[in-house]
Amino acid sequence: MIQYAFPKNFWWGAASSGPQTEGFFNKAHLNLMDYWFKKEPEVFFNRVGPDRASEFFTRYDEDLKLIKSIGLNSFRTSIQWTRLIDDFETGKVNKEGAAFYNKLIDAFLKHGVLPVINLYHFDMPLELFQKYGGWSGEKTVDLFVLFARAAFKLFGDRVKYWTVINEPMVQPEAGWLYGFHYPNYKGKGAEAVQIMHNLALASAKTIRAFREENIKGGEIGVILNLTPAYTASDSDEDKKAGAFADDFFNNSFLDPACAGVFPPALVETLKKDGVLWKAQDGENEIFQSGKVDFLGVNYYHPKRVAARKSPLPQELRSEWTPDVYFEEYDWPQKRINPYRGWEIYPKAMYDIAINIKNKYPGLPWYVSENGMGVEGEERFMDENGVIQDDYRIDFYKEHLIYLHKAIEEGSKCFGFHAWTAFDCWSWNNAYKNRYGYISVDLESQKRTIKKSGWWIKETAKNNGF
Ligand code: BGP
Repeated sequence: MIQYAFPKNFWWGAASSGPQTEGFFNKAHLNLMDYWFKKEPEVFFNRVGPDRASEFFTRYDEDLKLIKSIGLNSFRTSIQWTRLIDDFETGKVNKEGAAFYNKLIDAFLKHGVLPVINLYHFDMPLELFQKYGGWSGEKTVDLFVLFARAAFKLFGDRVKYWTVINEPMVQPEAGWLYGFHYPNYKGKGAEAVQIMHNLALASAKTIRAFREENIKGGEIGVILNLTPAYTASDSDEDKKAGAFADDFFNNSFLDPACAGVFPPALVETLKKDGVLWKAQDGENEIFQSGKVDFLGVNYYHPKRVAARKSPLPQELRSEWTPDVYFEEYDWPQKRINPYRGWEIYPKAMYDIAINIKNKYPGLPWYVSENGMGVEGEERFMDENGVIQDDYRIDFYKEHLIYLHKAIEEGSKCFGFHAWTAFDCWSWNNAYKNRYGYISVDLESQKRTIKKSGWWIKETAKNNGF
């Protein structure tokens, strides 16, 4: 008996990215992660870098076959700027890079897996960082559009679903505010705000370029990591802190992408504090005409906040920081994934879905990532080498039940992509936490379907569970 049936043609799929599956292998240019690993390999778990990642560069054909074999009908990966482009200033294409992505896309079609192609997944070319400060510089925005155009022209005949940027918020957050991705700055709030603006603008400009390229049947969206802010109490102060956190971390990208405007309250606060971004002439029109066709939502964990009572941490005191308006709240009832340190809160899936429905009526969207990373999964391996990851099945079911409820109530969700299909490289955590439906033995690179892989196969076949 199917208790939770999903809409017709639902995407049952998974997501990954170029840097995390193909890695640095055979590329002519470094991105910031490649560079960071060369400079400081010790900051990566077990010193495992992005060099060959999960060998997707050479194994893509069998990997896509395997993806299809567990019932997935769609898969997202990203094109690496540093693989496709040879000259970032002119957008001149690298022949080998183009040949690889051509073969890859053909393999998607051969195996009957819908390609969802993303253009940026935390992979800033080192040269552009050194020359223009990466996303801090306006110039980078236009060079990104050149790259996107090259990709549309090369692959638009076969790729119909495009996404511009994965989790734009992670760039300012990780690199400029809290120091967990290169360049590891902390508390550089004003620059982070400019980066947020430039990423939103890059997205709008890319969407306009996409429209100009006239890709038959093509649709374009953006992938946002949403962390709804739940407050410690219903007091006015806490609610104000929650509204600010929501605007800063979620609506700052949601609103321009889906409605063509930045959240007015956020703009006002940043202006008052003297840290509002430098805008480009005529950009309102660019945002208005650069809205998405659909939205992808990565959901892993919520944000819990309260009004700030404690002093700012030392490292955030030198400049403006968004943290002046809130502090993290440690909810006593929280459930934690101890390996990743993220709270597990499935109900947020429902809240996100209903929020999208109410705020942007009629906007189609899908869950573009959701998943649970677990360390030391070999512990759960049975005598046949199959990882018995019941915890992952439970995790997915809990989130899907809430998603289902929101769909029943009219939220236009058209798919669910897990992170991820086969275990892949996870930035600083490298292969510490495994997320896949399919395990990867790092030594032999052997792939084995986990219990969750068999479960999703059944779920996709039944279009529900
Ligand atoms: C998302 C990213 C992915 C992926 C995932 C898991 O934020 O889009 O690239 O890595 O999180 O997180 P992590 O790898 O940090 O454990």
